[in-house]
Amino acid sequence: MNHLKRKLTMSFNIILFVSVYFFSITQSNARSWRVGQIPNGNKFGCLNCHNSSYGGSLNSFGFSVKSVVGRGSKATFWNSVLAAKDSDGDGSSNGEELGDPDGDGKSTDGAEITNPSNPESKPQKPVEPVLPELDIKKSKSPFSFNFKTVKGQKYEVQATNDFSMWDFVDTIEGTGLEMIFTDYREALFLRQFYRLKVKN
Ligand SMILES: [Ca+2]
Ligand SMILES: [Ca+2]
Repeated sequence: MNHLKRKLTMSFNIILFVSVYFFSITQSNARSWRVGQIPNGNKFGCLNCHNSSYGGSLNSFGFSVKSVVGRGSKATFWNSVLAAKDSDGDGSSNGEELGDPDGDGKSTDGAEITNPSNPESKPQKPVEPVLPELDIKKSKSPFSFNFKTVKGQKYEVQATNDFSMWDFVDTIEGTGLEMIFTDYREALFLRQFYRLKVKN
């Protein structure tokens, strides 16, 4: 009887070991391919998205990632929308923290990499905002200009005739493509100067 009991216990231990072994393979595979898709993701590994280095519950950046990935999907998920968000609310966007401010998948050389889910961890150096370049066509009426946008980023068009006061003209939401602004207002002044403000 005792012999049979010992045998059963041994079999149970083997089954338990095999289950734990397979579970850990599944977990580590899941971690490695998700981390590999985040710019400079290896610096914080699983702690980019989880509260523990072993995985488990999601942190603030993990929930942002979850909102753009399909369950079990291996498709690329890093993009300009995820980069523009500030998941941990520390004032630095996820892209700024991970060294890819515009979310195009190309990291900035020498960027300081901080944790996008930890408000205590943020770049100490001032980060240059991504400023759009205005492409102005000459002798065009009504006046218009083109500019490259970051998807989800809002831009405010302002105008002045004397540089003492800037008037709000329009708000444009970026699509990730080049966009055009046209001023359809009645021309009241001989000259108008325009500027584009990147809104936070
Ligand atoms: Ca942040
Ligand atoms: Ca942070």
